[in-house]
Amino acid sequence: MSIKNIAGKRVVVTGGAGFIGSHTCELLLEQGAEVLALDNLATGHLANLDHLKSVVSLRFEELDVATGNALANAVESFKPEAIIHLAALVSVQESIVNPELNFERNVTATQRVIEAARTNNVSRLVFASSAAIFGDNTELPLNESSDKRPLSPYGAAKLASEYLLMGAAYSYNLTVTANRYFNVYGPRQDPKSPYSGVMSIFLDRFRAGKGVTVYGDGQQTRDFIFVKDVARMNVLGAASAQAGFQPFNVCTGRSTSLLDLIAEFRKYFPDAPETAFAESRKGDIIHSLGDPSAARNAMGFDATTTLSEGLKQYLDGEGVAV
Ligand code: UD2
Repeated sequence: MSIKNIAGKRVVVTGGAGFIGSHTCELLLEQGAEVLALDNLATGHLANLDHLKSVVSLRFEELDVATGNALANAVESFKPEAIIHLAALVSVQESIVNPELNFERNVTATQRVIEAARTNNVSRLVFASSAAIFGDNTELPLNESSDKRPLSPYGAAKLASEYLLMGAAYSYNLTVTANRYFNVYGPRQDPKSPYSGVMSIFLDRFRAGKGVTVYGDGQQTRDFIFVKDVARMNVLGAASAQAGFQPFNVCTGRSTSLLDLIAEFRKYFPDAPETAFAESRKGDIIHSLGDPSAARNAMGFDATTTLSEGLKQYLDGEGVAV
């Protein structure tokens, strides 16, 4: 499998102005695809695509994939070979506070994408799933068939969407890749909410000359994956010729504690104030780690960017919209 197979293909990216979406659009364009980016700009920012605006093979439409006919109309007129569906309600916390909105954004929207694909003969779908479907499963590393125990409406909706896509793949002869992202980080990640990814919060604070707060003792670990690696896996899915539904854990298989992460940051911010420690967050998962071997074996995917390389690129930034 090669991302080069996407050259000359038309691809719709929902959530195209988001953090992962904008990197996915960029890689598709680099590989010679024609891209229609769709976004309702709820959490995406047009500025994320600013550096690509002179690229003639990129089009953008502001629309909502979950409501009305806008998605169906866009797909009908663009006639894509693949849809990469990344548009979502991205906050786990918000899904708990507003489960109906979560259902619309993270389940209904998926069904709309399936329907747009079915009625317009789009044979390839890539879906942004999440390690949140595994919840507090502690049998690490998590592989594709590990028990799914979502702990939030967000995780449940991602899993429900996977099942909708699985049923559709077999019913309509679609190629569906469900990418279960672990902890994604990199340029353009939005640090605004206290529930934003920890890397984005830490970078924001260090840049402002402030110290960071660790919830718990800092020994908790995550499988941090660089956004450009995630974008590559999205493009591989769009180029895939494998029939049926395939879920993949999109992860590195490398475990990093928060204390190690802070040590890595401190190389760049040696004068930052001391780290503060606060009570663990309720429901916080202590360790999360994925097994990357299925994606490697089936798709030739390797998350090659090490944490120190990824952090360096993150610090160099590019097109940071927030
Ligand atoms: C959550 C979501 C995940 C994704 C991710 C954002 C679940 C099950 N998963 O995972 O889907 O949205 O967030 O990348 O809810 N922490 C600090 N200080 C801070 C911020 C965070 O110590 O200022 C800790 C936090 O308590 C946790 C770790 O850092 O132990 C990672 O937190 P996170 O919010 O980046 O990610 P995670 O894995 O809890």
